[in-house]
Amino acid sequence: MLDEIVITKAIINRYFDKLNANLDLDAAIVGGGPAGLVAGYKLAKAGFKTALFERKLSIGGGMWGGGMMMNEIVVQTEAKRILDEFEIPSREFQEGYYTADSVLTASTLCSQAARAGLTIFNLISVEDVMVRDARVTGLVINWTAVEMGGLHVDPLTLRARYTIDATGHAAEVLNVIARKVDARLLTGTGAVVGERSLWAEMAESHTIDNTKEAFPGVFTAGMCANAVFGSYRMGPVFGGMLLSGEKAAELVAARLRAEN
Ligand code: 48F
Repeated sequence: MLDEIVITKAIINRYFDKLNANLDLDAAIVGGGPAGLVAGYKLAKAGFKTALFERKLSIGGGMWGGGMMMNEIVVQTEAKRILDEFEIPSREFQEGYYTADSVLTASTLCSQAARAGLTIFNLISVEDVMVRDARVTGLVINWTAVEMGGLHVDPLTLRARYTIDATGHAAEVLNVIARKVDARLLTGTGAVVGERSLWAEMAESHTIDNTKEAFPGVFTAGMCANAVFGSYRMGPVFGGMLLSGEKAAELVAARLRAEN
């Protein structure tokens, strides 16, 4: 016999245990697109306490719809090994170009990251940061429903030794830092430089170069890297997103190891 109140208690208790256990993190990842998911997978697999916060109901960011809602993605040779590592089937289209089903890719990245130990919170938006001694030390979070409803409800906070801004084109974490913190970003101008128009070849290599610390304690990943440091967008070629997520995780892991 099923008791509805037991079902309710099970959800409430399990969820709040999970939230409570993730208020003091080695790494917080903001944004559950391809870059954030690969970064989270790698850090969790390496044994770091890592959680990912995603505004939307679904995890996967801009991957589900492939290009113009045609649900296939393209990945170049350099990043195919990451599809292989996640056991995502891909097919060679012509030399140097592989395709994968975008639904299978998004769902597999999500599933493998969670299985590797990444805790994923959907429906939570990061709206601000905490800064101490000119370094980001934590995030300010709220329910997306509060944001959507325009409700006047104060947020809550969590501590993170490192943050990865994987919020895509919007670069939301670094934009809030640029707006609110009286300090320069680690970019050429000291501000968010801004995204340029579409040039796949340049964008893909720059996205890796631009995956780095953009403010003390905050690393870029994915499209955010080019938005912050001022480079091109790439459209539906996703290798750079996967490689950038991997690089962001390696940089953060190296810092965490050096401090431990
Ligand atoms: O946009 P998104 O997929 O970022 P990405 O991993 O990949 C970019 C590609 O999808 C594509 C591209 C490459 O070909 O140009 O656009 O860099 O995923 C970013 C995720 O971050 C969430 C947002 O809902 C999306 O799922 N997000 C954005 N701002 C916040 C956030 C926020 N403040 N709090 C929580 N989640």
